[in-house]
Amino acid sequence: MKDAAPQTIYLKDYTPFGFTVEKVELTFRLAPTATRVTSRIRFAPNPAATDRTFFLHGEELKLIRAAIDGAEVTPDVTPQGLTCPVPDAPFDWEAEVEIAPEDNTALEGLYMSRGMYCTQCEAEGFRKITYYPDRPDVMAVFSVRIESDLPVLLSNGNPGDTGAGWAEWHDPWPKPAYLFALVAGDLRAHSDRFTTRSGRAVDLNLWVRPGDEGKCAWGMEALKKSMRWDEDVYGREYDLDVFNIVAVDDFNMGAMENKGLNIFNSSAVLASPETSTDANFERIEAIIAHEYFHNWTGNRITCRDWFQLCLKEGLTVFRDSQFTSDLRSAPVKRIGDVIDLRARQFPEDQGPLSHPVRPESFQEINNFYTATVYEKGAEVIGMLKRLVGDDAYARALDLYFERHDGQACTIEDWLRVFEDTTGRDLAQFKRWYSQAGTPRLSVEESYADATYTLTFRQHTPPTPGQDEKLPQVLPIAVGLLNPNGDEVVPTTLLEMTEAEQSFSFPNLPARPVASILRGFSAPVVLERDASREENLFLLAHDTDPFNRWEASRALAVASLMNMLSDPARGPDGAWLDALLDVIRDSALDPAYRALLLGLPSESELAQRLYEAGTTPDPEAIHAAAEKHRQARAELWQAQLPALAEEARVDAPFSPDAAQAGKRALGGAVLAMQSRVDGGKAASAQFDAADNMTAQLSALTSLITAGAADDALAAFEAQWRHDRLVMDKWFGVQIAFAPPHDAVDVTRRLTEHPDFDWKNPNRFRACLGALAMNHAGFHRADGAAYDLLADWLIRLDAKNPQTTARMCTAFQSWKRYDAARQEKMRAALGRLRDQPGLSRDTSEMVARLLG
Ligand code: 0A1
Ligand code: ZN
Repeated sequence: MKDAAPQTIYLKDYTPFGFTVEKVELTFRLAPTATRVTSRIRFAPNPAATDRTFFLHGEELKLIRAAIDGAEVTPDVTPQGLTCPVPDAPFDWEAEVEIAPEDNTALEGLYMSRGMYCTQCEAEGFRKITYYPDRPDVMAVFSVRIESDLPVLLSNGNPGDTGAGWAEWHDPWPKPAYLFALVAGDLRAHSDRFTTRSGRAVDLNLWVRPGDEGKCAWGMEALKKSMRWDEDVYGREYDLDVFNIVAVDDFNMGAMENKGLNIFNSSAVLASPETSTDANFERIEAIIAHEYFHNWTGNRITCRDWFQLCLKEGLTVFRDSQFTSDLRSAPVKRIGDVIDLRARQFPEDQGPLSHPVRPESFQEINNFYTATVYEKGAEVIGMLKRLVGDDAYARALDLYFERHDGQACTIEDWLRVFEDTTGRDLAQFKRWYSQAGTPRLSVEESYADATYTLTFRQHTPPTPGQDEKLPQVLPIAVGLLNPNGDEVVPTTLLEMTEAEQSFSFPNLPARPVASILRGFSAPVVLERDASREENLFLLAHDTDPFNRWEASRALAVASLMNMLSDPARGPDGAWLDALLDVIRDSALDPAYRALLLGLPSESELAQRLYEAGTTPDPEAIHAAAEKHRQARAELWQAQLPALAEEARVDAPFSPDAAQAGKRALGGAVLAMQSRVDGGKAASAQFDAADNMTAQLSALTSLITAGAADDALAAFEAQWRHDRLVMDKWFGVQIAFAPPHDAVDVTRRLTEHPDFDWKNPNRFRACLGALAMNHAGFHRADGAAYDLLADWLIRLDAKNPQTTARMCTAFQSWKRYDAARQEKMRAALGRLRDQPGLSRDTSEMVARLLG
């Protein structure tokens, strides 16, 4: 599989393709090991291009015949594609190829998942289907004919004629090949209808395998909510007569926005109260929205080249987070997003895999579907909106849709609509797209002559290939509270552009307490030496819910750090008392209170220690966190029943934000209770549970209490038939295993007859969970590193994409002591030296090892 010499592609080398494509006609004769694909493509010389080399991408294809304007030709074929002399005028290209979807374990191109045909073409999978200029700036109108005995035959666009054993589809909207999709299978539809605001009736179908019909209602509701929201908030209407979604069990990612035919990992769309947690429901709602929103931000306006991936992904993540904030709680969503950013994007940006939001080179584009491109990309758009204001943002977006509909665009195009609507110069802001690394923002405060002054300094540490960093534009939202807790300066946006900059607030009769970086207004590490008293004050009084939570977080970190440096110490009692007051405040949203009960992850603590110049000891961190949890549970023992009572849901199950928030609070309380009652309450909840949120939170509480054997057996017996639920069963046993057991539990579970390692969900449920068990993964003898490397070696031969993504488990290896570093490097080295290693994994390992 390995290419002779991995090729690096550079943004600066971009040139347009020498030809435009006027139309594409594809015929598929489906068969598991010998599918025939015939393509008829109308090419014309591209007046915007100078290079007229006719190169079509094509990989793992058997070329049966090729013709130009009806005359057979014999192209020059290589493993990457073909070239051929062509006329200097418009011409018809025809080719027939043979492919074997059943042998396609990489799940890229046309493949089979449990008897069903499906495709995944982003980023460069279409070239495994037929010869084509497989690049996003080549947009064309596609017509598709599918021949198969399977009952349901789907492709992009609107349905055309059908007959026994065949169906035709026509997509009137020009699109790049990465948005092509085809599905064929014995599927059932959950159907509904949506009328757009201009009156277009759209048939909505959610296609699932027989037996899953009962898990469709939530996804369908989410789709209709998304369609309405995009009309209301962005003025974007749907543009076809049908919208199809298909659930597939074997899928490398979450879902894919193919035009009119979204394909979903079944875990990202199927839901029922009995089988799905509240978190699953919320995630599904967000992913449905995300893929739907791509119809405008991604499909109608796409990317010129893959370096511009954040153009569609950053914007679409931003849009889906706005959607979730509108439908649920904005502060809860924001805090969740920041927790996620710090857990996934910060480590990426602070380690060997750091890259700009718009990378400048890559070997394998699949390796750049990252938290930086997606989540930091969304943060950058949030900052832009904060800087220009909501009205200007709306006007800029209108101009973007108007000016660029039907085009393949760049970040320059995107920023220009903001410059043109606001008159602002965004040259410095653009550094957010080109400079990698997390800026560090330090702050000093002074107060004299009734004037309070904040002096900020920003600094971004070097990242691979970028030693020197320039100051970035930082929107810093600040509010000031007076000593009795009243807000004297409401949220004000400071715009920092220099390496060092001061901002003064005059006419303040008393020294205020500052609430800085409200709402996490810029994705930076804020280095602030706030005293314990100040943080306690902010926890009690801050009007900004994010910073109120952040103050408690700072106190949690400080408390845990103190416990680590002095193992005789217990948790900070003053903080726990203050926190309890907030937790018991019934006026506050239970979901928010549940977030306040969360502790920083062990991995985050390791990162903070590393940044403070201390080598983290994973076992000691785990011990401190456990001791903290135990002490808190004992200290609050008397209050737990009242809190549990407040979290009780009496109404029939609904996955709405209000009920979900109560269950989240209830779950956090149950976890504490299990530490003081040996799992009694959890056991009762497990037996009585009528929904997966309650059942799973009881199960995890029992696992941490070391009393889960019976519940695990019962859970398995109850859910053996349901793959998605069994993924949870596998995952929680490993993620919540005591660190010294995690490797053995993983080994045992990978020998379970239902451990299907070729299914990405199941593989991640086990090996991904091992990597998430911080102290278990970093076991001193390196056993977890070796186990993961063994599995990655095995998986790489079948599925390079999922293997490469899972290599990120090693991305923070530099944090740890020399012995662990050596063991992680050895595991990665073993992977690197594997004969025939994929391009995907080779690139990741090379970057990780630096
Ligand atoms: N564009 C999709 C994500 C996606 C990317 C690559 C895939 O296969 C390699 C699949 C899906 C999204 O943002 O949802
Ligand atoms: Zn996306």
